[in-house]
Amino acid sequence: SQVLKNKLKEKIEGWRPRTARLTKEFGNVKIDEVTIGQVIGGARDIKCLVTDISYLDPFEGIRFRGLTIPEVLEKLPKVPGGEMPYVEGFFFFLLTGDIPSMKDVEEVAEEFKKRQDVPQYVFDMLKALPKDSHPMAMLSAAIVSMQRESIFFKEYEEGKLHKNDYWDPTYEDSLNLLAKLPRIASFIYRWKYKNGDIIPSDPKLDWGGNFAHMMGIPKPYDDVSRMYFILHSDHESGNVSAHTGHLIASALSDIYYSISGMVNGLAGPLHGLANQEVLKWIQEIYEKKGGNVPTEEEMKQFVWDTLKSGQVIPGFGHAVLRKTDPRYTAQREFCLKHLPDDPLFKYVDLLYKVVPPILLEQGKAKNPWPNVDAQSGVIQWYYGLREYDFYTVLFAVGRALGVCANIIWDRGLGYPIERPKSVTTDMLEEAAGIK
Ligand code: AMX
Repeated sequence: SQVLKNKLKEKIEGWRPRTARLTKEFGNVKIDEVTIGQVIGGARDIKCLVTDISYLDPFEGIRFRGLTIPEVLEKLPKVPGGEMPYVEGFFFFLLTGDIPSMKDVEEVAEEFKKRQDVPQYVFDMLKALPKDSHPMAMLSAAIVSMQRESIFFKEYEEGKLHKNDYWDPTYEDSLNLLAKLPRIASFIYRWKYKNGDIIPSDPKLDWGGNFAHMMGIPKPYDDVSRMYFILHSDHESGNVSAHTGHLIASALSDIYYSISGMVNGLAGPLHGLANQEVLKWIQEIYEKKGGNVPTEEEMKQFVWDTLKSGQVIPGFGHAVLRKTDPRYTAQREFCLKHLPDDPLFKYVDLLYKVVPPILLEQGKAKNPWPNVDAQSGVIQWYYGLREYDFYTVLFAVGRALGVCANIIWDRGLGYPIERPKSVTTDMLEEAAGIK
């Protein structure tokens, strides 16, 4: 079906004149200035990227194509019998900015189903890796191993691609890769942790539902998966995973190279790995307390002990956000509805109460509030996914949706290769007037 692709083509062609006009007529208009603090400090807050897929307001949190998380969850077509929207429909929405009809969703779901078969060599390669390889390394390797499937790469090499058409094979590559991710991720899980007892795909199911099925986890885990993938999909383009994907793609490397690189960035403890760190950290308290929920005083002591040992409190703080992450809130609401009495949820709830005042008192973190990762591991644990090394893989499967959407649009609007400029420490000292 060409419904999504035709609509996307129309949108990209309609958008191009805006981008072209801004560069041609207003290319010298200043929108920011850069300080020494920002240059040394990881380019924090410098406005130097453009994306229309999502926008992160420091106080409100993320909006996808202009909609808040509660609006997205409410407005998009739901899977019959479930509470959560189709991931397929959400991807349509990320790409086009339009809310799809149920028919549109069904067509995208059909596209994904047609493309879901994973080449055997991917499984063979994964099986050849040592079993104690980190699942993120396995995922990254699986994705890059499929680079030979890239349609963009082939067409580019044949020299028959016009610049205006770069987005088209990028779209094809994206759909081909995204369709396979639930299969690859669940294979890694079952191979690594369930004695290689692989559950075949069920062609009747939607993308999120099929993932839950292949993981071997019963309802309502299908809804947990859909929610999880949607919430983790995109957080504008400056975060490490999205930025890495965009940067690699800007060299016209194809989707397989780009998304594999995106996965590698997400694997760091300050970024996607934080959800695994949260669980590990909570488990430590849990074991110390023999499974009992600690008192507020005991929890405070535990938080201070962590800080005093020079570690960060995982799941709290954010480079851009300055309030509680709405992705945290959405998952908290899910917990309040489905697992209010779960002991780990009680821990998280208590942390929500005690951590922010402590981080404020310590006075270092610019944002004392919880981020998405403080809550997500607890839900996974509750539904039986207890191998927390795997949690970041779930994040990566979701994030691939947003990063693919961004890369397709990067190509559609002809964004150039990325190349920021460096300076030397001498130059900064000169600028500061101390040299
Ligand atoms: N616990 C303890 N200290 C923290 C902290 C936390 N949760 N968050 C920030 N700080 C400290 C920083 O380490 C830094 O200390 P330093 O001056 O001694 O180096 C200081 O506060 C200022 O940092 P910041 O400007 O507030 O944050 P940042 O933009 O540099 O980093 C982040 C943002 C997320 C890496 C940081 O808050 C952090 O390490 N949080 C814990 C890990 C985490 O939850 N990561 C997941 C983020 C969401 C995601 O990507 N999945």
